[in-house]
Amino acid sequence: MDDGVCAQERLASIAAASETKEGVTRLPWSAEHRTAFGIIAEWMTDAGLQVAMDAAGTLIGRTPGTGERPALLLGSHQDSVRSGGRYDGIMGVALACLAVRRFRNRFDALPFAIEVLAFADEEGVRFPTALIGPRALAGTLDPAVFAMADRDGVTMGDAMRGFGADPSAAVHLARDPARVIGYIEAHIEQGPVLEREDLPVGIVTGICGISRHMIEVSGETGHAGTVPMAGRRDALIGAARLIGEIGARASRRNGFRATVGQVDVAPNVVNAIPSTVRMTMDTRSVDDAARADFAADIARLASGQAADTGVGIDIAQTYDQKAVTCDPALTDALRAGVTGAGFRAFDLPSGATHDASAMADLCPVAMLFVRCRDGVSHRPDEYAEDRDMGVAVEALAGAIAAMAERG
Ligand code: HGY
Ligand code: MN
Ligand code: MN
Repeated sequence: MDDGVCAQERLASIAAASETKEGVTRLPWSAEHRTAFGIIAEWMTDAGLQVAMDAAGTLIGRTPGTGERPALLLGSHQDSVRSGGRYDGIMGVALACLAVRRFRNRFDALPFAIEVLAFADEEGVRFPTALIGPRALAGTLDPAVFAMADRDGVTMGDAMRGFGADPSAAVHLARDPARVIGYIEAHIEQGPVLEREDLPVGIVTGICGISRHMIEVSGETGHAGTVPMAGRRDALIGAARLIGEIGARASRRNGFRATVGQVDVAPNVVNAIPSTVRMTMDTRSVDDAARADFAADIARLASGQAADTGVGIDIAQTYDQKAVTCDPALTDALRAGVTGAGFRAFDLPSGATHDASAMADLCPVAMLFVRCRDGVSHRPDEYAEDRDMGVAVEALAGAIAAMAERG
Protein backbone atom coordinates (compact mmCIF):
# COMPACT_ATOMS: atom_id res chain seq x y z
CA MET A 1 0.00 0.00 0.00
CA ASP A 2 1.20 3.52 -0.85
CA ASP A 3 2.56 5.30 2.23
CA GLY A 4 0.29 8.30 1.66
CA VAL A 5 -2.80 6.10 1.58
CA CYS A 6 -1.54 4.21 4.64
CA ALA A 7 -1.02 7.50 6.50
CA GLN A 8 -4.54 8.64 5.61
CA GLU A 9 -6.05 5.37 6.81
CA ARG A 10 -4.05 5.39 10.04
CA LEU A 11 -5.00 9.01 10.79
CA ALA A 12 -8.65 8.25 10.12
CA SER A 13 -8.56 5.37 12.56
CA ILE A 14 -6.71 7.17 15.36
CA ALA A 15 -9.07 10.16 14.98
CA ALA A 16 -11.69 8.01 16.70
CA ALA A 17 -9.63 8.26 19.90
CA SER A 18 -11.49 11.47 20.69
CA GLU A 19 -13.79 12.87 23.39
CA THR A 20 -15.93 14.51 20.71
CA LYS A 21 -17.58 13.25 17.53
CA GLU A 22 -17.34 16.70 15.89
CA GLY A 23 -13.59 17.08 15.29
CA VAL A 24 -10.85 15.48 17.39
CA THR A 25 -10.53 16.21 21.11
CA ARG A 26 -7.64 14.19 22.56
CA LEU A 27 -6.23 15.81 25.66
CA PRO A 28 -3.12 14.56 27.47
CA TRP A 29 -3.34 11.91 30.18
CA SER A 30 -6.90 11.04 29.13
CA ALA A 31 -8.53 7.75 28.13
CA GLU A 32 -8.30 8.94 24.53
CA HIS A 33 -4.55 9.50 24.98
CA ARG A 34 -4.18 5.95 26.27
CA THR A 35 -6.13 4.55 23.29
CA ALA A 36 -3.99 6.57 20.91
CA PHE A 37 -0.76 5.28 22.48
CA GLY A 38 -1.92 1.72 21.86
CA ILE A 39 -2.41 2.52 18.17
CA ILE A 40 0.87 4.44 17.85
CA ALA A 41 2.73 1.54 19.49
CA GLU A 42 1.45 -0.67 16.63
CA TRP A 43 2.73 1.86 14.05
CA MET A 44 6.14 1.88 15.76
CA THR A 45 6.30 -1.92 15.99
CA ASP A 46 5.27 -2.18 12.32
CA ALA A 47 8.25 0.10 11.55
CA GLY A 48 10.57 -2.34 13.36
CA LEU A 49 11.08 -0.16 16.42
CA GLN A 50 11.25 -1.11 20.09
CA VAL A 51 8.54 0.77 22.02
CA ALA A 52 8.59 2.22 25.55
CA MET A 53 7.11 5.23 27.38
CA ASP A 54 9.37 7.58 29.30
CA ALA A 55 8.56 9.20 32.67
CA ALA A 56 7.28 12.37 30.92
CA GLY A 57 4.69 10.33 29.05
CA THR A 58 6.45 10.38 25.68
CA LEU A 59 6.01 7.16 23.70
CA ILE A 60 9.38 6.33 22.15
CA GLY A 61 10.10 3.87 19.31
CA ARG A 62 13.84 3.21 18.95
CA THR A 63 15.80 1.16 16.42
CA PRO A 64 16.81 -2.09 18.17
CA GLY A 65 20.43 -2.92 19.00
CA THR A 66 21.66 0.65 18.57
CA GLY A 67 22.30 1.40 22.25
CA GLU A 68 25.64 3.16 21.83
CA ARG A 69 24.94 5.15 18.66
CA PRO A 70 23.87 8.80 18.72
CA ALA A 71 20.22 9.15 17.73
CA LEU A 72 18.31 11.04 15.07
CA LEU A 73 14.96 11.99 16.62
CA LEU A 74 11.69 12.29 14.64
CA GLY A 75 8.10 12.73 15.71
CA SER A 76 5.49 15.20 16.96
CA HIS A 77 2.57 15.36 19.44
CA GLN A 78 -0.41 13.04 19.96
CA ASP A 79 -2.70 15.58 21.60
CA SER A 80 -5.16 17.94 19.90
CA VAL A 81 -7.09 21.10 20.68
CA ARG A 82 -10.82 20.76 21.49
CA SER A 83 -12.75 19.77 18.32
CA GLY A 84 -9.58 20.10 16.30
CA GLY A 85 -8.44 18.36 13.15
CA ARG A 86 -7.17 14.82 12.62
CA TYR A 87 -3.70 15.85 11.32
CA ASP A 88 -2.22 18.48 13.67
CA GLY A 89 0.58 16.71 15.57
CA ILE A 90 -0.32 13.08 15.03
CA MET A 91 0.45 13.33 11.31
CA GLY A 92 4.13 13.88 12.21
CA VAL A 93 4.18 10.67 14.25
CA ALA A 94 2.48 8.67 11.50
CA LEU A 95 4.75 9.96 8.72
CA ALA A 96 7.89 9.38 10.81
CA CYS A 97 6.90 5.74 11.42
CA LEU A 98 6.29 5.20 7.70
CA ALA A 99 9.62 6.83 6.73
CA VAL A 100 11.56 4.73 9.27
CA ARG A 101 9.72 1.58 8.10
CA ARG A 102 11.54 1.96 4.78
CA PHE A 103 14.85 1.24 6.61
CA ARG A 104 13.44 -1.63 8.62
CA ASN A 105 15.79 -4.28 7.20
CA ARG A 106 18.89 -2.12 7.25
CA PHE A 107 18.93 -0.33 10.61
CA ASP A 108 22.38 -1.82 11.23
CA ALA A 109 23.73 -0.09 8.13
CA LEU A 110 22.80 3.32 9.53
CA PRO A 111 25.57 5.16 11.42
CA PHE A 112 23.02 6.38 13.93
CA ALA A 113 20.03 5.16 15.91
CA ILE A 114 16.57 6.53 15.11
CA GLU A 115 13.86 7.36 17.63
CA VAL A 116 10.27 8.24 16.80
CA LEU A 117 8.71 10.33 19.60
CA ALA A 118 4.99 10.76 20.29
CA PHE A 119 4.78 13.63 22.78
CA ALA A 120 1.85 13.78 25.19
CA ASP A 121 1.03 17.49 25.44
CA GLU A 122 1.98 20.16 22.92
CA GLU A 123 -1.22 22.18 22.72
CA GLY A 124 -1.42 23.27 26.35
CA VAL A 125 -5.23 23.11 26.19
CA ARG A 126 -5.91 21.04 29.33
CA PHE A 127 -3.27 22.77 31.49
CA PRO A 128 -1.91 26.35 31.12
CA THR A 129 1.48 25.05 29.98
CA ALA A 130 2.80 22.75 27.26
CA LEU A 131 5.75 20.89 25.71
CA ILE A 132 6.33 18.71 28.79
CA GLY A 133 7.94 15.89 26.80
CA PRO A 134 10.40 17.93 24.72
CA ARG A 135 11.30 20.08 27.74
CA ALA A 136 12.04 16.92 29.76
CA LEU A 137 14.42 15.68 27.04
CA ALA A 138 16.01 19.14 26.74
CA GLY A 139 16.42 19.44 30.52
CA THR A 140 14.32 22.65 30.59
CA LEU A 141 11.25 21.22 32.34
CA ASP A 142 10.15 23.39 35.31
CA PRO A 143 8.67 21.05 38.00
CA ALA A 144 6.32 23.87 39.03
CA VAL A 145 4.11 22.94 36.06
CA PHE A 146 3.07 19.70 37.78
CA ALA A 147 1.05 21.74 40.29
CA MET A 148 -0.97 23.43 37.52
CA ALA A 149 -4.61 22.32 37.53
CA ASP A 150 -7.14 21.75 34.77
CA ARG A 151 -10.75 23.03 34.78
CA ASP A 152 -11.76 20.18 37.12
CA GLY A 153 -8.99 20.95 39.61
CA VAL A 154 -6.91 17.91 38.62
CA THR A 155 -3.19 18.75 38.77
CA MET A 156 -0.90 17.79 35.94
CA GLY A 157 1.18 15.69 38.35
CA ASP A 158 -1.84 13.65 39.41
CA ALA A 159 -3.01 13.27 35.83
CA MET A 160 0.45 12.07 34.76
CA ARG A 161 0.71 9.59 37.64
CA GLY A 162 -2.75 8.28 36.85
CA PHE A 163 -1.54 7.69 33.30
CA GLY A 164 1.56 5.78 34.38
CA ALA A 165 4.06 8.60 33.90
CA ASP A 166 6.28 9.80 36.74
CA PRO A 167 6.69 13.58 37.18
CA SER A 168 9.44 13.21 39.78
CA ALA A 169 11.51 11.15 37.30
CA ALA A 170 10.55 13.33 34.32
CA VAL A 171 12.85 16.11 35.53
CA HIS A 172 15.80 13.72 35.20
CA LEU A 173 15.25 12.74 31.56
CA ALA A 174 17.60 15.30 30.01
CA ARG A 175 19.46 13.74 27.07
CA ASP A 176 23.19 14.22 26.52
CA PRO A 177 23.36 16.57 23.49
CA ALA A 178 26.44 14.65 22.30
CA ARG A 179 24.22 11.59 21.80
CA VAL A 180 21.57 13.38 19.77
CA ILE A 181 22.15 14.28 16.10
CA GLY A 182 19.03 16.37 15.71
CA TYR A 183 15.23 16.43 15.65
CA ILE A 184 13.12 16.53 12.47
CA GLU A 185 9.37 17.13 12.72
CA ALA A 186 6.84 16.79 9.91
CA HIS A 187 3.64 18.78 10.52
CA ILE A 188 0.60 19.96 8.60
CA GLU A 189 1.28 23.57 7.58
CA GLN A 190 -1.83 24.97 9.28
CA GLY A 191 -1.70 27.85 6.79
CA PRO A 192 -2.40 28.61 3.09
CA VAL A 193 1.11 29.14 1.67
CA LEU A 194 1.88 25.70 0.19
CA GLU A 195 -1.58 25.56 -1.39
CA ARG A 196 -0.90 28.97 -2.96
CA GLU A 197 2.50 27.72 -4.23
CA ASP A 198 0.84 24.48 -5.40
CA LEU A 199 3.47 22.43 -3.52
CA PRO A 200 2.93 19.27 -1.45
CA VAL A 201 5.64 20.05 1.12
CA GLY A 202 7.75 22.96 2.35
CA ILE A 203 10.88 23.48 4.44
CA VAL A 204 10.47 25.50 7.65
CA THR A 205 13.07 28.26 8.14
CA GLY A 206 12.08 29.28 11.67
CA ILE A 207 9.33 28.95 14.29
CA CYS A 208 7.73 31.99 15.86
CA GLY A 209 7.87 32.56 19.62
CA ILE A 210 4.75 32.43 21.77
CA SER A 211 3.75 34.19 25.02
CA ARG A 212 0.57 33.58 27.00
CA HIS A 213 -0.99 35.70 29.74
CA MET A 214 -3.97 35.21 32.02
CA ILE A 215 -5.92 38.48 32.40
CA GLU A 216 -8.34 38.76 35.33
CA VAL A 217 -10.85 41.63 35.30
CA SER A 218 -12.70 42.06 38.60
CA GLY A 219 -15.78 44.24 39.15
CA GLU A 220 -18.97 43.93 41.18
CA THR A 221 -22.04 41.89 40.41
CA GLY A 222 -25.57 43.12 41.03
CA HIS A 223 -29.13 42.96 39.74
CA ALA A 224 -29.27 43.66 35.97
CA GLY A 225 -32.53 45.55 36.40
CA THR A 226 -32.12 47.61 39.54
CA VAL A 227 -28.50 48.81 39.45
CA PRO A 228 -28.21 52.04 37.42
CA MET A 229 -25.68 52.09 34.58
CA ALA A 230 -23.79 54.96 36.23
CA GLY A 231 -21.39 53.62 38.81
CA ARG A 232 -21.54 49.99 37.73
CA ARG A 233 -18.28 48.03 37.89
CA ASP A 234 -19.10 45.63 35.06
CA ALA A 235 -16.13 43.25 34.56
CA LEU A 236 -17.27 42.19 31.08
CA ILE A 237 -17.52 45.78 29.84
CA GLY A 238 -14.00 46.31 31.16
CA ALA A 239 -12.76 43.13 29.48
CA ALA A 240 -14.45 44.03 26.19
CA ARG A 241 -12.73 47.44 26.11
CA LEU A 242 -9.35 45.79 26.70
CA ILE A 243 -9.95 43.04 24.10
CA GLY A 244 -10.77 45.69 21.48
CA GLU A 245 -7.49 47.46 22.16
CA ILE A 246 -5.48 44.21 22.15
CA GLY A 247 -6.76 43.51 18.63
CA ALA A 248 -6.26 47.05 17.37
CA ARG A 249 -2.72 47.40 18.72
CA ALA A 250 -1.60 43.97 17.50
CA SER A 251 -2.91 44.78 14.01
CA ARG A 252 -0.66 47.80 13.91
CA ARG A 253 2.47 45.67 14.45
CA ASN A 254 3.92 43.99 11.36
CA GLY A 255 3.82 40.16 11.48
CA PHE A 256 2.53 40.23 15.06
CA ARG A 257 -0.51 38.22 16.26
CA ALA A 258 -2.56 38.49 19.46
CA THR A 259 -5.58 36.35 20.29
CA VAL A 260 -7.97 36.34 23.24
CA GLY A 261 -9.18 32.76 22.80
CA GLN A 262 -10.58 31.69 26.14
CA VAL A 263 -13.00 33.84 28.19
CA ASP A 264 -14.66 32.71 31.43
CA VAL A 265 -17.30 35.02 32.89
CA ALA A 266 -18.79 34.86 36.41
CA PRO A 267 -21.51 34.60 37.54
CA ASN A 268 -22.40 34.18 33.80
CA VAL A 269 -26.17 34.52 34.18
CA VAL A 270 -28.54 36.55 32.04
CA ASN A 271 -29.73 38.94 34.76
CA ALA A 272 -26.64 39.65 36.85
CA ILE A 273 -23.83 42.12 36.19
CA PRO A 274 -20.58 40.20 35.50
CA SER A 275 -18.31 40.35 38.53
CA THR A 276 -15.19 38.71 37.08
CA VAL A 277 -13.72 37.77 33.73
CA ARG A 278 -10.68 35.50 33.29
CA MET A 279 -9.33 35.52 29.76
CA THR A 280 -6.21 34.32 27.94
CA MET A 281 -4.02 36.47 25.71
CA ASP A 282 -1.84 34.51 23.24
CA THR A 283 0.80 36.53 21.34
CA ARG A 284 3.08 35.37 18.52
CA SER A 285 6.13 36.89 16.92
CA VAL A 286 9.54 35.81 15.60
CA ASP A 287 10.87 38.72 17.69
CA ASP A 288 10.92 37.72 21.38
CA ALA A 289 11.39 41.34 22.52
CA ALA A 290 8.31 42.46 20.55
CA ARG A 291 6.09 40.12 22.57
CA ALA A 292 7.50 41.40 25.87
CA ASP A 293 7.02 44.99 24.68
CA PHE A 294 3.40 44.32 23.64
CA ALA A 295 2.59 42.77 27.04
CA ALA A 296 4.06 45.81 28.82
CA ASP A 297 2.00 48.12 26.59
CA ILE A 298 -1.22 46.22 27.38
CA ALA A 299 -0.40 46.25 31.11
CA ARG A 300 0.00 50.05 31.02
CA LEU A 301 -3.25 50.42 29.09
CA ALA A 302 -5.08 48.11 31.52
CA SER A 303 -4.06 50.06 34.61
CA GLY A 304 -5.32 53.27 32.94
CA GLN A 305 -8.64 51.67 32.01
CA ALA A 306 -9.00 50.17 35.50
CA ALA A 307 -8.64 53.64 37.04
CA ASP A 308 -11.33 55.02 34.66
CA THR A 309 -13.92 52.28 35.17
CA GLY A 310 -13.30 51.17 38.75
CA VAL A 311 -12.66 47.55 37.78
CA GLY A 312 -9.47 45.73 38.79
CA ILE A 313 -7.29 44.25 36.05
CA ASP A 314 -4.50 41.77 36.80
CA ILE A 315 -2.22 40.41 34.04
CA ALA A 316 0.10 37.45 34.68
CA GLN A 317 2.35 35.65 32.18
CA THR A 318 1.63 31.92 32.22
CA TYR A 319 3.81 30.68 29.37
CA ASP A 320 6.67 31.73 27.11
CA GLN A 321 8.49 29.92 24.31
CA LYS A 322 11.37 31.60 22.47
CA ALA A 323 11.42 31.90 18.68
CA VAL A 324 13.61 29.25 17.01
CA THR A 325 15.74 29.19 13.83
CA CYS A 326 15.94 25.81 12.07
CA ASP A 327 19.38 24.20 11.70
CA PRO A 328 21.01 24.69 8.25
CA ALA A 329 22.68 21.23 8.04
CA LEU A 330 19.53 19.36 9.10
CA THR A 331 17.48 21.54 6.78
CA ASP A 332 19.84 20.72 3.91
CA ALA A 333 19.18 17.02 4.49
CA LEU A 334 15.43 17.75 4.30
CA ARG A 335 16.04 19.77 1.14
CA ALA A 336 17.82 16.75 -0.38
CA GLY A 337 14.83 14.61 0.57
CA VAL A 338 12.34 17.00 -1.02
CA THR A 339 14.26 17.40 -4.30
CA GLY A 340 14.89 13.64 -4.33
CA ALA A 341 11.11 13.20 -4.17
CA GLY A 342 10.87 15.34 -7.31
CA PHE A 343 9.78 18.71 -5.90
CA ARG A 344 11.39 22.11 -5.49
CA ALA A 345 12.48 22.91 -1.94
CA PHE A 346 10.35 25.88 -0.87
CA ASP A 347 11.17 27.71 2.40
CA LEU A 348 8.56 29.20 4.73
CA PRO A 349 8.32 30.30 8.42
CA SER A 350 5.99 28.77 10.99
CA GLY A 351 3.40 31.01 12.71
CA ALA A 352 2.45 28.09 14.96
CA THR A 353 4.76 26.73 17.62
CA HIS A 354 5.69 23.05 17.76
CA ASP A 355 7.52 20.42 19.81
CA ALA A 356 10.57 21.45 17.81
CA SER A 357 10.40 24.84 19.58
CA ALA A 358 11.45 23.16 22.84
CA MET A 359 13.65 20.46 21.27
CA ALA A 360 15.85 23.29 19.97
CA ASP A 361 17.20 23.63 23.52
CA LEU A 362 18.60 20.09 23.18
CA CYS A 363 19.72 19.72 19.57
CA PRO A 364 19.52 21.12 16.01
CA VAL A 365 15.95 21.05 14.69
CA ALA A 366 14.31 21.09 11.27
CA MET A 367 10.68 20.88 10.14
CA LEU A 368 8.84 19.73 7.03
CA PHE A 369 5.39 21.22 6.36
CA VAL A 370 2.68 19.35 4.48
CA ARG A 371 0.09 21.22 2.38
CA CYS A 372 -3.10 22.02 4.29
CA ARG A 373 -6.41 22.37 2.40
CA ASP A 374 -7.62 26.00 2.56
CA GLY A 375 -4.98 26.61 5.25
CA VAL A 376 -7.49 25.46 7.86
CA SER A 377 -6.38 23.95 11.19
CA HIS A 378 -7.54 23.68 14.82
CA ARG A 379 -10.91 22.88 13.19
CA PRO A 380 -12.71 19.62 12.32
CA ASP A 381 -12.37 20.31 8.57
CA GLU A 382 -8.55 20.30 8.65
CA TYR A 383 -7.40 18.11 5.75
CA ALA A 384 -4.24 16.83 3.99
CA GLU A 385 -4.12 14.78 0.76
CA ASP A 386 -2.80 11.18 0.64
CA ARG A 387 -0.39 12.09 -2.16
CA ASP A 388 1.06 15.05 -0.23
CA MET A 389 1.65 12.83 2.79
CA GLY A 390 3.23 10.26 0.47
CA VAL A 391 5.66 12.93 -0.76
CA ALA A 392 6.42 13.86 2.85
CA VAL A 393 7.28 10.24 3.72
CA GLU A 394 9.52 10.13 0.66
CA ALA A 395 11.22 13.38 1.73
CA LEU A 396 11.73 12.25 5.33
CA ALA A 397 13.23 8.94 4.14
CA GLY A 398 15.43 10.88 1.72
CA ALA A 399 16.64 13.11 4.56
CA ILE A 400 17.51 10.05 6.67
CA ALA A 401 19.42 8.57 3.72
CA ALA A 402 21.24 11.86 3.10
CA MET A 403 22.32 12.01 6.74
CA ALA A 404 23.41 8.37 6.67
CA GLU A 405 25.59 9.11 3.64
CA ARG A 406 27.23 11.99 5.51
CA GLY A 407 28.04 9.53 8.30
O1 HGY B 1 -0.55 27.10 19.46
C1 HGY B 1 0.18 26.62 18.59
O2 HGY B 1 0.82 27.32 17.81
C2 HGY B 1 0.31 25.14 18.49
O3 HGY B 1 -0.70 24.66 17.62
N1 HGY B 1 0.17 24.51 19.77
MN1 MN C 1 0.78 20.94 16.31
MN1 MN D 1 -2.00 22.76 17.27
